Amino acid sequence: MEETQNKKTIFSGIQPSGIPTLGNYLGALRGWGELQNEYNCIYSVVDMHAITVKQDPAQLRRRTLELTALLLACGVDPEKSLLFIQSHVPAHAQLAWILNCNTQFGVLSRMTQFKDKSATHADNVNAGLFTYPILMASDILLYQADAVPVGADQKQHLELARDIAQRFNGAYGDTFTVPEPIIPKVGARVMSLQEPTKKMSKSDENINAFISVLDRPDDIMRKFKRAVTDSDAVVAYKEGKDGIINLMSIYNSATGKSFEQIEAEFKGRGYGDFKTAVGEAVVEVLKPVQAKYDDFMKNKDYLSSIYSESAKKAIAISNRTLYKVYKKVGFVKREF
Ligand code: ATP
Ligand code: LTN
Repeated sequence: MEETQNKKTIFSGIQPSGIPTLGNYLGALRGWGELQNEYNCIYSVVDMHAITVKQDPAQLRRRTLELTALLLACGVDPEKSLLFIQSHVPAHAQLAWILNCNTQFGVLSRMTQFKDKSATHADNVNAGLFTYPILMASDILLYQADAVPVGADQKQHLELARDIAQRFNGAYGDTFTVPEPIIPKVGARVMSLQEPTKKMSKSDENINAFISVLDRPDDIMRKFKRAVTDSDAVVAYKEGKDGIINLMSIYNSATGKSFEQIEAEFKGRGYGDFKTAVGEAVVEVLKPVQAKYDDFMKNKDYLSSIYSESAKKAIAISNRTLYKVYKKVGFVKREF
């Protein structure tokens, strides 16, 4: 990473809990490449977050590597940014412990992701699922990040990270930069194709509910054709038309056409034509990502050199903040 003094720092993470969806791509990943010229960017595949729900170990290992390759395919440039695996950098867990001891139980119990995930994974409501947002705050605060690009679903966690930083600074003196969210105007919350009031999620059991960024064109077209809409057959941005609004938002993100332009383009035409157009636009958006992904996956040594070199740099940066925190809370300096 060519760190320059006057550039601000960005941190963001993504869980290796499955192949990213079109929602992850439009809400977050597409922006990761675009931000690299303006900011010092630090990106992480957050495997420690992923184990807050049950994971098959072999599958987690494979998905972590696949996701790293996919992020490169989405435009993360290792010449400009760091891209590392969270568990390779010990300070994340170390800072998380200290922040655990400085965050109140009541605050964590208000997190909507915890409420949702403890309902969908009722057989495994573990302590890590509850303290997940503290690990996320540690990720961000260790790098003194000025801004964090995320989808709208992570806004509450980011507010908590800001709150943790401010309280810590208040109690112990200036320690952390308070991060700002960067949430895209369109695509920030792509909804499920089957239940358009629910967000599109890569861990959905119904594969027709999401588009994976690695789905082949035939599957993409089929999933859009089956997308749930309504019975009035007019392509219009109107309250209650959640399915159509979702498809219009996706088409807007994929083509740059405004909602007025989309309404005009499909005036007097049925949903069938519209769904085909959305599918084709998404196929085009994902084509270059898929082509590059195949190349990166063929080159495992290159992949490992990127995440290893990035982790070494991340260890150096994160330890600076960690030791500052150790000192502030009263830990004796290690002399060896
Ligand atoms: P899971 O389904 O396993 O909980 P997820 O897809 O919700 O995973 P992450 O992999 O951690 O969550 O998300 C990575 C990024 O994608 C985050 O910035 C998140 O805000 C964004 N994101 C997730 N879902 C959507 C969505 N439906 N629309 C837009 N952005 C999204
Ligand atoms: N919780 C995030 C993933 C994540 C993250 C982060 C995002 C973990 N650590 C730090 C931004 C910054 C999610 O999207 N589910």
